[in-house]
Amino acid sequence: MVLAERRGRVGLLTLNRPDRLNALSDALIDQLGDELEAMDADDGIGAIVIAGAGKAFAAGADIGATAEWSFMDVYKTNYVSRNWDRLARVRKPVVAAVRGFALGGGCELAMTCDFVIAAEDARFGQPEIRLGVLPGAGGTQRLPRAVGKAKAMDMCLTGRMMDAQEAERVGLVSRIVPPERLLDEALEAAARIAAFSLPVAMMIKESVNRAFESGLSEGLLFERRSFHATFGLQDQKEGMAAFVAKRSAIYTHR
Ligand code: CO8
Repeated sequence: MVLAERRGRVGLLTLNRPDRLNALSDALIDQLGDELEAMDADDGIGAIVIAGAGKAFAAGADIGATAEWSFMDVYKTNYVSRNWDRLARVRKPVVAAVRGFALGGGCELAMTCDFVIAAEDARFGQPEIRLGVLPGAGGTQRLPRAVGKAKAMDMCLTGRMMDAQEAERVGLVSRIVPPERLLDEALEAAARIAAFSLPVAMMIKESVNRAFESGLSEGLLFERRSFHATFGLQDQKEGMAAFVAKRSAIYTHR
């Protein structure tokens, strides 16, 4: 269901249920969490890409599997929290490579990643209202943070889709590329990140995410202390020495 590969210092995870548009079953999310945690702990990996097999990124929760569940089924077993929360705890940078549909949980998964590179045919949406539910994996929280209240309300209340151009314009997506370039573009971006100092990349991720969790002065203090901490790294010595010597830096990730 999730294919895990290594491309140099990049970990590539492919959601692989193309006949179901990569619908996010519990088993798939469990496996995705396992693979992400393994890559997070792997010293040989500096960044991760999540992509979808076939023509979609992911069309959301597996509707067939969840249709008959009761309130007690989902409340008592803590549906979504039980296996989704750990996806957001990955500390290395994660890039989403989105082609085709990223709907419901698929859009939420893309937004849980650190940034989204989209193919020209990508379509984003939170269509849960059409099913008699609301987004349950962060859609009502991460979408307004990414695109503002007006667009988020529009998406969640009407269930309409956003195409790649609109998604880039409003800040949900960082870049758009032709579909045939998508995977290479995402892998190249991840490889570029993975060649930098890993602890610095992790601190940047932590610090940018802090912007969504704290006020400005707290966030600035968090950033400043992380910045100070980089002066304790071998990688800072190497990065600045390489600049002064007009050569490329070779980071040892420590
Ligand atoms: N779950 C299960 N099966 C799906 C899903 C899905 N979400 N989406 C598509 N499929 C299946 C279809 O049933 C179809 O199967 P079959 O070939 O057996 O008929 C196959 O995938 C191909 O799909 P379509 O034939 O429908 O393809 P189209 O190109 O005609 O349409 C659409 C594509 C528009 C994406 C359409 O499939 C669709 O509307 N899918 C449902 C999208 C949706 O509503 N997603 C939100 C789900 S709810 C949700 O995500 C809540 C999140 C809660 C937390 C996250 C937990 C995981």
